[in-house]
Amino acid sequence: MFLMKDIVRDGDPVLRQQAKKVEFPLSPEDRKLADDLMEYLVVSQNEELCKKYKLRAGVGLAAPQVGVSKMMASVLVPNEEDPENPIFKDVIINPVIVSNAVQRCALTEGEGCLSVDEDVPGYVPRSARITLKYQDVDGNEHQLRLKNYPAIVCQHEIDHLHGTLFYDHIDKENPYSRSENEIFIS
Ligand code: UDB
Ligand code: ZN
Repeated sequence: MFLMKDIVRDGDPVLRQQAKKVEFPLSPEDRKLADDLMEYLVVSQNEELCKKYKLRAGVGLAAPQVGVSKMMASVLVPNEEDPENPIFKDVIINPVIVSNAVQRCALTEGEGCLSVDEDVPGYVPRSARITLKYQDVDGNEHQLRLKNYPAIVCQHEIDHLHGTLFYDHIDKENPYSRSENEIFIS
């Protein structure tokens, strides 16, 4: 099981590398990695286990964040109304954003990252809606439209696969500047 000590922190070159495509069928190592990436999110979102293992509750974790430069990330967006049915739960492999809405969005609270220990204040402008294509652990192709929060999480994780960190998107001169067509999500 991954613990905070296994999560690579900002400054490690692996976080700035372009991750490699994953081949199917998954090797036993890749299958284990996929399972472990999702396990971290599940365990960290359990209040008791999160405390016990001293984790940060995560909604997404990309392979480069555990030192593996492969195009794979886990995403687990919980559903407050119905905890048994998450809004999005999957390991996304070789993900591609095939289309982006013109409309932009940002979290009012800004973003953080499991690999970044300091707070970096400012809005992180992203696409409000995306069409995401990816393969699951069985190699099945998925294509779906996501909006708002789940779309933000997937964009944050896919950025990791291309060596981008959330603060790269923050306007250095004016971190809280709002653009015309931007919607804010709290
Ligand atoms: C996170 N967690 O996991 F709605 F259970 C952030 C951290 C950096 C604060 C740990 C988060 O947003 N928690 C959260 C939100 C919920 C329900 C819940 C926990 N990430 C993932 C990350 O660093 N992946 O690489 C940062 C998010 C910022 C915007 C999208 C991802
Ligand atoms: Zn991150």
